[in-house]
Amino acid sequence: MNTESRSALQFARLKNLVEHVYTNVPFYRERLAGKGVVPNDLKSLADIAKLPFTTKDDLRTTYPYGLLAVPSAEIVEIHMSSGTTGIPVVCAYTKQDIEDWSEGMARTLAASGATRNDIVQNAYGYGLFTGGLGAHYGAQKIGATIIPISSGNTEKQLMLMRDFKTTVFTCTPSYALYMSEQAREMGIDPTKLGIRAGCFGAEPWSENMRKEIEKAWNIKAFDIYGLTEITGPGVAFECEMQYGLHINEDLWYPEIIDPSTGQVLPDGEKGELVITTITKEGTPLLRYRTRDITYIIKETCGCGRTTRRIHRLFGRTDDLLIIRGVNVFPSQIEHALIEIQGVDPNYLIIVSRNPQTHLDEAELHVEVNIAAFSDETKDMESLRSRIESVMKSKLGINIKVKLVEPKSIERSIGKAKRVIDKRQI
Ligand code: DLL
Repeated sequence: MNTESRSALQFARLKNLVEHVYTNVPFYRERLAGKGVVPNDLKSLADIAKLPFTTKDDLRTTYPYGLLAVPSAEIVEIHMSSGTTGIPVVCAYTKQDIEDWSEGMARTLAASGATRNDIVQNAYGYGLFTGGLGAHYGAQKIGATIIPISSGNTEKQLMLMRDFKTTVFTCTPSYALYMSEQAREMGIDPTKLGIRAGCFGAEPWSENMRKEIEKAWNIKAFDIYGLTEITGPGVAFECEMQYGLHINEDLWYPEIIDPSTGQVLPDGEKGELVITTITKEGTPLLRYRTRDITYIIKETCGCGRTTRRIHRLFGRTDDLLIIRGVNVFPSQIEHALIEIQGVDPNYLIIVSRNPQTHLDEAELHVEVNIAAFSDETKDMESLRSRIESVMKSKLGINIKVKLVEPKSIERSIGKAKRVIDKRQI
């Protein structure tokens, strides 16, 4: 589609969306009223700048159903991911929303060369996380054979790759590297498995990591992007040029803003990615602030697709940590610690990447409070393991806990330093 027809389509969809949320979501009606905007005020695509932003905090305060824009009978599926305080961020889909998501992921897989002749092994986690089912729907839409193995169980992953002759696989980039190491330990040469491509995302990675993965597997490794709030994976994807991620902008309209002023920036300038879900029915979002930092690439792509591309992500404007593909906000740790007797919510989380396994490791230092501090190793050990199990159940990942003496974690006069991220990705 050329730019002109696409802009016309985007504008028509944007108008429908604003009408839809104005009529059906009290939260948005108030927000629009706060800006003095009614749906008829939209005269061109540029008028999107008149609309209010939506933030992660808005999703928290409206949890669980506050942003629903259709009767609940229309909702066919719900996904969620971690929010800042342990309240999950929710995405609810109608049948049509699942169709759009499948379309976005079908384009993503197709851009990596996948067709109905491929065997796609999907090692993203199935469940509330969007990675598993998103890739699943996309692979089904293109008619590929899908192996829905989900994440983990590395030996079985490798066995199935060999026995079923997997040609494309999907997982987080760190898991792709880990699997290649495990393969070698099991006496399997990953470069001889006949796999051609992999679609990797859900966590930050770099060009260097891409090179390592491509070499370890003898494949082409594609960067794919998405987030639960918007739909999951399939928002943007790399093509064979492997430079920049094409945004499915007929479904999810992108803007780049200056995160401190909220001003829209021209293409080519780096800032925060903001997305409006122009076709979403279930939980549509106006100008959602993703907190992801990137820029829109000005040049058209050599592959022939006309959709605009974002540069691979540079980082985030908040303190979200992605540990083994799981989203963790330091504030969630704080909230969990407050409920545990015997410790103070003074903590430090140290994240590193094991050079052998390429997997993330997290260690949490927690201050024991003076009253609970004991010379009995038994008492301290039971407190330590209690914190580990609370972290596992609240955050969904294994974190090694180390108890430290009262007042031993450095105090700060400004913003407390809670995170040491040693990963060099
Ligand atoms: O991670 C959706 C997804 C699944 C994307 C599978 C790609 C593949 P969330 O758990 O909500 O959703 O996390 C979204 O992860 O805002 C980014 O900060 C980060 N992220 C996702 N993809 C990439 C990527 C899924 N390719 C958050 N590069 C986003 C860097 C990424 N960061």
